[in-house]
Amino acid sequence: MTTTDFKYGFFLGCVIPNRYPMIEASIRAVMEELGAELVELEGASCCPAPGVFRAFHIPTWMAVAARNNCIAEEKGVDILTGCNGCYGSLRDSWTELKHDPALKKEVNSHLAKIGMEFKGNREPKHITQILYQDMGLDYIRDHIKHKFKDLKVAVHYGCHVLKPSDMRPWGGESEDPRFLDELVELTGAKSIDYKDKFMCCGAGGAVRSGIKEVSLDFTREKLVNMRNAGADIIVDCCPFCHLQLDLGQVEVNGTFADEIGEPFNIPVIYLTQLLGVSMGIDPSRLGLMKNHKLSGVSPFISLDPFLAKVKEQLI
Ligand code: 9S8
Ligand code: 9S8
Ligand code: COM
Repeated sequence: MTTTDFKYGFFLGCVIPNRYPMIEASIRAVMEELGAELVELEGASCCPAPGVFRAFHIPTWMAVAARNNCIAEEKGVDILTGCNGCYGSLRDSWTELKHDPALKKEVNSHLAKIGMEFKGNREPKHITQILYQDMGLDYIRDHIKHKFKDLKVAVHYGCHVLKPSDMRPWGGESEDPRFLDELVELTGAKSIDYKDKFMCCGAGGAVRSGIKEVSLDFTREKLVNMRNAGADIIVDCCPFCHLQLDLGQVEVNGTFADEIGEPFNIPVIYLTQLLGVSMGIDPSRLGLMKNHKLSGVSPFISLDPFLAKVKEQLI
């Protein structure tokens, strides 16, 4: 594959632009470094979130997701999404419509009212799928300029990037995946094992908005397991997990103060922020912000311990 083949429609979703624009910055910077072209998908809406909209009304969810896929079809590009939930909606609807002609006909009767037609000829891809399968570890390794000497990472896959496994591109690996660990280890960091690594962060499926304390209890358990394994940082590949592990960490420190002992203080880093610093991209272009005193503004857990390691080990 030549680099000119790396052309994707960038599907932003809601959480990246609204809560973590630094994730968008890091995806754009790393994709540019890797020679990929990102096309804007003007008019794209919420995917719509699988754990919310699909749970209420499947036909509406399906039609809206199909419309988003159509925008990429019209531009002639596969989709890049940096969000597991968006991947879930775009890819599940795409797979179901491709395999069910009657359903496709019905959805297309709705889309015809706005002059669109779903064909299914453009694939929705998660950023890890693009990095690991389209580009591959060797291609990315050629762009790594500096390696960490001592950085222990607890990777968090989240749910929708892996499941349902028959609608994902990982083959048997969906049950015991290594792709995120291997991408992280390109930077010299060590991906550590920890208990219940594939457990949900607690946020998805509308649990965060529905029953906050239950969702935070999941997060508490994950954070305990990560801390017990000696994690310096958390690396994820989903902005909603990112929100739950970052803002949720502050919330866990409050809600479960009596149970957790020392408050948690583990920097949460998105995959392309980690790859980016290792590629020699300026941390400010990757949205790696220094500690700030603003309330209600991400990141909620200070990234300073991570930035100190970048300075000590990479520069
Ligand atoms: S869009 Fe609207 S809410 Fe969200 S970020 Fe991802 S899942 Fe799709
Ligand atoms: S884990 Fe379970 S459902 Fe989900 S992908 Fe992102 S948010 Fe966290
Ligand atoms: C999780 C998305 S990334 S949702 O809450 O399950 O819709």
